[in-house]
Amino acid sequence: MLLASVNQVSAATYVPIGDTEQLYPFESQPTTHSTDRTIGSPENVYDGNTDSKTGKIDFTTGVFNLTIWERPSDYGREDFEIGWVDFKMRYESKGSEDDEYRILYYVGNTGPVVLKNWTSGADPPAKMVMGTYGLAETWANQSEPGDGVWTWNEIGNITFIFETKEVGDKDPPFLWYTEIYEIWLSVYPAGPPAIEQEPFAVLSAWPPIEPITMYEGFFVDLYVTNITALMGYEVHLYFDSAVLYALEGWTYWPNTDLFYLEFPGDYVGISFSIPTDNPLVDYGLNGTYPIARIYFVPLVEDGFCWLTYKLTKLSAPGGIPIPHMDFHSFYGILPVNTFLTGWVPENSFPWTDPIGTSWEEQYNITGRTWQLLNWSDVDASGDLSATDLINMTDVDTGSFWAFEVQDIWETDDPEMNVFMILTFTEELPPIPEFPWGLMLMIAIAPAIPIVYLWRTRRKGWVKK
Ligand SMILES: [Ca+2]
Ligand SMILES: [Ca+2]
Ligand SMILES: [Ca+2]
Repeated sequence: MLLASVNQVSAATYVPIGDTEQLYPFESQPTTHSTDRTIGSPENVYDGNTDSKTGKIDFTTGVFNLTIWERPSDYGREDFEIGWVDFKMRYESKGSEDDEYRILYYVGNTGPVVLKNWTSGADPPAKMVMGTYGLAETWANQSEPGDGVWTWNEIGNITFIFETKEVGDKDPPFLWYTEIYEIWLSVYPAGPPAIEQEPFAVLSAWPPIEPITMYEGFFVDLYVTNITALMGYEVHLYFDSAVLYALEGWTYWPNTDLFYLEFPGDYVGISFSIPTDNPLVDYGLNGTYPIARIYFVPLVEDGFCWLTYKLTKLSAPGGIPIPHMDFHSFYGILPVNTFLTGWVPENSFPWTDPIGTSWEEQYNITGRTWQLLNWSDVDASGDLSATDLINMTDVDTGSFWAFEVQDIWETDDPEMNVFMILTFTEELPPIPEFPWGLMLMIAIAPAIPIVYLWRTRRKGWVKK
């Protein structure tokens, strides 16, 4: 796909940084600065505008300090318990001949925590390019250097420092300089979803977003968790176009090379990779961090819709696919009778014979496991599809529920590739302590050996 249908012309986010209504993440900005040297328009790094920037910061030895950071109660909101803090900085640098810069922070007098060590030269990492779609560099899940646990007082007492140092003669300031557009924190009650079993890596849209006033913009950040050597990504995030309108997409450094960014109506297609002139293109980036941000506006009051991945390709250097699990998300209040489950794969999905398949719930109760025990092919399609009725048992409690399939789809990733959205219709009598009706008995007959084995095995485990 070579055509990038981009409806993004400005280099400022739809809503200024820190100005969305959403509770999570809270985006904290510094409110003041100090410096022992000359820096033009320093307040532009905390004006919320990702297009406004400082003057050209040359390599005069000195510091640029950003202090007194915001907290939710400054906006009449709750100062929630902090579980996760990402530092973000949108900046571009020409690099240097041999002069150096570094990026670090203190909390009160504790520190420093060095985010980017002294760097110099005309290539990355000293040279930094964000381009049209690069939102920021992220230093994800930064620890509080005192006791490792953040409080809002400590957030407030951060000193974030951009420090420059002349080496030998000062490098010519008209050739070598840095411009800083915006500095902020994304603060969450908890980090993005992680899994304990292989493939370990998770792609999520984190966190789910509570209802926002109609036409007020909000964003979701797409996170990778426990990823190894990510060099590029291609993602299609689907939503209900009657509930939301997708406005614009951003990518996080270092994936700043545009492959495509498209808004066809019911999904956002976004694909970026590390530029070939960045040495990271040969190694990729490890860890847990955001890769993209998408801004939406709600088209209705109190709407609900799923945010589901239907195509996700994460690539290591050389284009090697990275196995991962897709963890979906939603906007609005999750209805209590709605569920999203993912098939626990063994080989290829038995579309025409799904009885006996195991499923893991993502919503409402993350990690709850189900086994599909009965299937009625309502639309007579011959395979498991929307409008079909299924019965599933909760593997841990044995409760037995009837569902209608609202949506079922396959993603391209072979590691976890079939997902269903279900609505609860009724709770059925427990199995198999009570005799079943004759018709149900006939319908479920192919499943009986599976049920039997499962119960036997479970009881065996309990006894031992
Ligand atoms: Ca700015
Ligand atoms: Ca020099
Ligand atoms: Ca069907």
